[in-house]
Amino acid sequence: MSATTAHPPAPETAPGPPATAEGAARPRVLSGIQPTSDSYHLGNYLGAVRNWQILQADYQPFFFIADQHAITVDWDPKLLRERTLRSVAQLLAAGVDPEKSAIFVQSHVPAHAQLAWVLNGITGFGEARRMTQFKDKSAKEGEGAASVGLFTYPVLMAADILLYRPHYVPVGEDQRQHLELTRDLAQRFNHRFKKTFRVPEPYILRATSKIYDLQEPTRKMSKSSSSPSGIIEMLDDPKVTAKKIRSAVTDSDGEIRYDPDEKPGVSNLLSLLSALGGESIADLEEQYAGKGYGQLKGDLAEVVTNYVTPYRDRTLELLDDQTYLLQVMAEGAGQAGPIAEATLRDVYQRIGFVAPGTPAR
Ligand code: ATP
Ligand code: LTN
Repeated sequence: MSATTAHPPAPETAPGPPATAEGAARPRVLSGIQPTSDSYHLGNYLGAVRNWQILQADYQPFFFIADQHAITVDWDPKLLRERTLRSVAQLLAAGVDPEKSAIFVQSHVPAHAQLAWVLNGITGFGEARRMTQFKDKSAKEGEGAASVGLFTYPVLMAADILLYRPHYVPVGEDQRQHLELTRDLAQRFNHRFKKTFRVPEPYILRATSKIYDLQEPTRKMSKSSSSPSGIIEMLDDPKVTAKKIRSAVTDSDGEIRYDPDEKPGVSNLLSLLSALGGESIADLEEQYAGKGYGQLKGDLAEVVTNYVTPYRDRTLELLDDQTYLLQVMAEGAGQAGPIAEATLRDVYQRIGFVAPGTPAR
């Protein structure tokens, strides 16, 4: 099976087909992903990247690598550089196509940081403090040790989005609160100054919005907090991945049934098999009636292996051609930059910044 065959079900906030007349501009989608690990994990892929690949057919897409978000927690410059390239290679390997999508790096478009500064001025301190991602990530080492960048992370994310006036933002469930803040900031700005921003809708597919850790199936699969055995890395050796799936935590009652509250481990395996294999959960429950967990895990391991093998091969191939990767990023920034700058100019004018001009003699 190729990485592009299985189609997810309709999204929870269904945009439907683009409601535009022939020849009119297609609605925009925009999303970003941080270059904070060597490989995306299956949660990143199913929760975000696969939907990007699918949406690009009918929408006008902007997808970027959020390197500025990646420096809100401790980082290593050499790794950040490598991971940014690996991220672009993985987007391409997942079928995000530079002919259809603008693929760029956040720091290549300075308007992101510039608009974030303006939005900082209309964001309440209490509002930012309520963000659960900040609470979770700063709790690790205590709030005093967290960077100011981590605190204002959601404001930069709002700037990323609002600059392009997208209709939809495809992300996983964990980003919903950040999108709510983005919508609030857009409405606040529009109300206080002049209608400038589109208020974007989240695009979150319920079936894949939260993939769980294989070892702790009540927690989301996460690059910063999952143990190596709980996370399926898309670029891992498929044999390692198959072994992790076979060791996934389940329960002792032996029944293959989708029940996330009572049977989180088995339910996560069923969700994965359904998302990658294309069969509904109800059909899978029927097929596996009376069968054991070993069979379910073996079948899932095979489906995942078939899925990740071409993805991995293609990523490694692309990483050997850095000139091409740099070219994709440059073309993407060339498409995104003028749109972002035009929005920023409107914003500066509306908030009262004097436009730089040639002084009259
Ligand atoms: P971290 O653990 O550092 O927060 P992460 O693993 O959550 O990282 P991100 O770079 O923050 O990864 O997320 C990239 C995209 O993947 C986002 O759209 C996010 O919502 C989605 N995503 C991340 N984890 C999952 C998951 N377990 N299930 C579904 N989607 C996910
Ligand atoms: N915070 C997001 C990454 C991100 C993003 C964005 C997603 C940064 N800017 C703009 C959508 C739109 C995350 O995945 N953790």
